Amino acid sequence: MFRKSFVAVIAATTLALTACGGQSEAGGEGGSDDTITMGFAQVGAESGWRTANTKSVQEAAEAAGVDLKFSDAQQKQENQIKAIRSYIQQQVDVIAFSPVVESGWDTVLKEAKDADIPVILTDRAVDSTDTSLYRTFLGSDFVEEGKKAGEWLVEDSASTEGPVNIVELQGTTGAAPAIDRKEGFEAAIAADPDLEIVQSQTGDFTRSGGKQVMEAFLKNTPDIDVVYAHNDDMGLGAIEAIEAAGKVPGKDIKIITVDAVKDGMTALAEGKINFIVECNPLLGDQLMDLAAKVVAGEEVPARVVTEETTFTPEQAKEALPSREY
Ligand code: GYE
Repeated sequence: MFRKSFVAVIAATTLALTACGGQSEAGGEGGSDDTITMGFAQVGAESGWRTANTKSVQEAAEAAGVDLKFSDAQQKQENQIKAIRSYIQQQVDVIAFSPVVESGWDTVLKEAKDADIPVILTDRAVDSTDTSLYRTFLGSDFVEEGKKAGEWLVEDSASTEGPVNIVELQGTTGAAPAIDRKEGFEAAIAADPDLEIVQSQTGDFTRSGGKQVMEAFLKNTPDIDVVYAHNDDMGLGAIEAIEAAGKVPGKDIKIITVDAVKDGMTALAEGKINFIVECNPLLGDQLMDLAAKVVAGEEVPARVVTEETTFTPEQAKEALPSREY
């Protein structure tokens, strides 16, 4: 896929900017000429990560003096398309969105392009081959996140003999983080033939989804050794299901998740989760910085990758007191 071949550019700094340089002839009603108006089509409110991401975008817009028009698509692509069309109609200066799924965006993105409204992808990517349909993509490298999760498991299982049965709780079907976290994880665990994904299903990135799917796995799959959940929330749901089945999460069944939000980190510090790969939701300042540049007609990198780390239980204990989200 084209986007995976981009050279990663790390945005080292974020600027707290006051609105400047915006060519806002078309600006939102009520905004002065140099105020940037941004239409932001959010995925939903499915997880702790998403809540932190929304807060970051709203706070950064406020700090940058950006007039933010915000919509929540409740994890439905058609709602996001509607929101984008309404932003086009309102002639906002820039549209930013986090596509719920990868496919099916070309038509609406073409409409934005024809209206001369630049689009910034944030958090999740689209699979459009026409990269002129958006100006930049700001977010994590999800394949890398999956790899980090798999590499930890390969190392953790090195001393054990025999098969390791993994069940996977996938994110939203068709979403970039679900596709890529699966791909990265599978690539990493291929290093050890004892490691096998015996069940894999979507829990839609929600706690209730993770719990429900895990309950089914526990009923129909003997000898589960490991849960790999594409986000903390599904891992937390799985913990509830495991405890209800009389097993000890983190011991009888090991758990690996992605995100590192506070609730996930707390479960990690308590030993109920064994390893978390971080995914940073605090994209707001970088997004406002990119938006100001795009609106001012400046060049921006085609891809901006966020920097991330991983956490063991010990590291979670250390990080928790200062964790913002
Ligand atoms: O990991 C998950 C959320 O797109 C990176 O979406 C995001 C993912 C995040 O619902 O918790």
